[in-house]
Amino acid sequence: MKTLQIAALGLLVFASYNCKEAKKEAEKAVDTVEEAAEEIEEEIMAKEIKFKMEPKSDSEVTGDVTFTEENGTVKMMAVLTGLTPGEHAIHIHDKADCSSADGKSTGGHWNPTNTPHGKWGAEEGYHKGDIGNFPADAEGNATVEFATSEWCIGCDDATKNIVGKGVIVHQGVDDFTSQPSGAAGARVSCTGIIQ
Ligand SMILES: [Cu+2]
Repeated sequence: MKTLQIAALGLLVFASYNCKEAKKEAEKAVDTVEEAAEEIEEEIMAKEIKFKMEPKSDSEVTGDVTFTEENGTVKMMAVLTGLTPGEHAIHIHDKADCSSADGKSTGGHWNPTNTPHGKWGAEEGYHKGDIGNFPADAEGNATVEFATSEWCIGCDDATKNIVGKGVIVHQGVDDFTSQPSGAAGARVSCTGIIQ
């Protein structure tokens, strides 16, 4: 009888030890999953994509353009060189295709809401790609900063998603009235927004 009791006790100790180990393992697994989820969440919270602008229409306009999405706002920063001093237009055009020498392979303005061309925020309407004009300094350098909650990077909303579109810098100024392009002249720099 005593032997049986000892055996039963031994079994109990063994079982509870195994149980503790299993619990530890389970806790470890939960921690790992939680850490991975946090990392994914951080990535979703702050997306950043960066592209090199290439010269078009025999210009020397190059630079980098960065899009960052955080808390529902997309910020664009373009750092450009090789411009002529003064005002230039910058838009998001419909296609990510910069293959043509004049940049026209990017198509017209990105306009997923089918509204008239105009100044960003205008009551009469504006394209989702109507970023506007910016000044280049006497050396032909410019930094363009823009932020909006009307864009997203790779979301499911086609009226917001900038991925698959193109960035175009123009030689001239957007007059915000000529339809559908603002009559901003030659396309002097281009990049596709490709993730
Ligand atoms: Cu344009």
